Amino acid sequence: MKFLSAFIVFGMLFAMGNAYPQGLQLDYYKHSCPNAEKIVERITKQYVSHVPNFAAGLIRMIFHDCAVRGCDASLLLKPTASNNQTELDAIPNSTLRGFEILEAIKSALETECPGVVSCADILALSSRDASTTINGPWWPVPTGRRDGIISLASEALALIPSPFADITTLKQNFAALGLNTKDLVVLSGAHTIGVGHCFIIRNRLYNFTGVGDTDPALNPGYAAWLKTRCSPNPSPTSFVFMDRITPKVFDEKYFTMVKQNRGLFESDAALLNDDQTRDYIMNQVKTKGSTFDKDFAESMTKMIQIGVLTGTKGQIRKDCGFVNA
Ligand code: HEM
Ligand SMILES: *[C@@H]1O[C@H](CO)[C@@H](O)[C@H](O)[C@H]1NC(C)=O
Ligand SMILES: *[C@@H]1O[C@H](CO)[C@@H](O)[C@H](O)[C@H]1NC(C)=O
Ligand SMILES: CC(=O)N[C@H]1CO[C@H](CO)[C@@H](O)[C@@H]1O
Repeated sequence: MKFLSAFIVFGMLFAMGNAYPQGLQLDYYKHSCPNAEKIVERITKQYVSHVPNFAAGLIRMIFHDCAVRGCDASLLLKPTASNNQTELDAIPNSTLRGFEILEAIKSALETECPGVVSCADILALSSRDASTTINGPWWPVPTGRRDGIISLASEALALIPSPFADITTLKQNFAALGLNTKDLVVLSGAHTIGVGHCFIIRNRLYNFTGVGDTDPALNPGYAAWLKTRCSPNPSPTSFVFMDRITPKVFDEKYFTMVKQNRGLFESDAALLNDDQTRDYIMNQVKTKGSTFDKDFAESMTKMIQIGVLTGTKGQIRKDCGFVNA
C-alpha cells in the first residue's frame, strides 16, 4: 500500500512535470487566471521603465517579505487599530518603495479574476520582472503562494539583517532563513542597484566609535567623498547610490566597490572578513568570467520559496494591505 501511494505521488509529480517541493508550481494560474503573469509583467514594466529605481525597490521588498514568516506578503499588511505595529512599522522598512506598483497590479488582477492571485505571488513575479526590465537576470518563479494573516514589527526588526551587522551575524541571519554563505554574498550583490540613505551611514562617517571618528575599514578617499554628500546631520531623505561605478546597471560592480573598501554599509564591508565570501568577491571582479547573473538567479530561486504558504494555508487577500474581513 505504501509502495502504491508512493508510486501514485511520484506519478503525479511526474505528470505535473514542474512541481516544486514546497507545493508551488510553474504557471499555477494557467487555468484559474491565464493572463495573470502577463498582467504582472506588463504593469511592472510600465512602472520600472519609467523609473528604473523601482526595480531596486521591488527586489529589496521581496527579500524583506521572504525574510519574515516566509514569502507570504506579510510585509504588505498595513497597521490597523488592532495591530498598529506591523512589519511596515519596523525601521528597516521605513525606506521601502514600489508599493504603488503592487497595488496597481492587484487592482488589475482583481478585475481580471477576483480573489484568485495572491499578493505573495504578485510580489514574487513582479520583482523578477523588475530585474529583467533593467536587463538584470531572469529566474523561474513557481507560483501558488498564499497570503499570510500575521505581520509583526518586532519580527521584522529581529529577522531583517542590520546594516551594522558583522559577518558572523550575517551568516547566522541567512542560515536562519535556510540560505547559505554563498547566498549571502551573492544576494548582497543586489546592492549593485539602488540607494542607501545618509542617516544610516552617519555614524560610520562621523562617529564610528563615539569619538568623532570614521570607520577605518572604509576607503579614506571614498569616506571623504561620502562626507560631501552626507552631512553629519543629514536630512532624512538624502541618499547616495550604493554602487557608485554603475548605479543603475545590474552588474558585478558592487563587488568591485566592496573589494576597494567602498562598500556603503558595514554589512557590505563585512563580506571581506570571511574566506568564502571574500573569495567570491575576488572571483567576480576578475576581468573575465563573472558568474554573478547566474548565481543571483539561483539564489533568488531559493529565496522566493522560503516558508511559503500553500494548499489551504493562509488566504488570497482581496486587498494586499489588509487581511480579508
Ligand atoms: C546581507 C544583508 C543585507 C543588509 C544588511 C541590507 C541592508 C540594506 C540597507 C540598509 C539598504 C538601504 C536602504 C535605504 O537607505 O533606503 C539596502 C538597500 C537595498 N537592498 Fe539590501 N541588505 C541586505 C541584503 C539584501 C538582499 C538579500 C537583497 C535582495 C536580494 C537586497 C536588496 C537591496 C536593494 C535592491 C536595495 C536598494 C533599495 C532602493 O534603492 O530602494 N539587500 N539594503
Ligand atoms: C498601539 O497600540 C498600543 C496598544 O493597543 C497603544 O498603547 C499605542 O499607543 C498604540 N500606538 C499608536 C502609535 O497608535
Ligand atoms: C558620538 O557618539 C558619542 C557616544 O555615542 C556621543 O556621546 C556623541 O554625542 C556623538 N557625537 C556626535 C557629534 O554625534
Ligand atoms: C513604507 C512604510 O510604511 N514605511 C513605514 C516604516 O516604518 C516607519 C517607522 O519606523 C514609518 O514612518 C513608515 O511610514
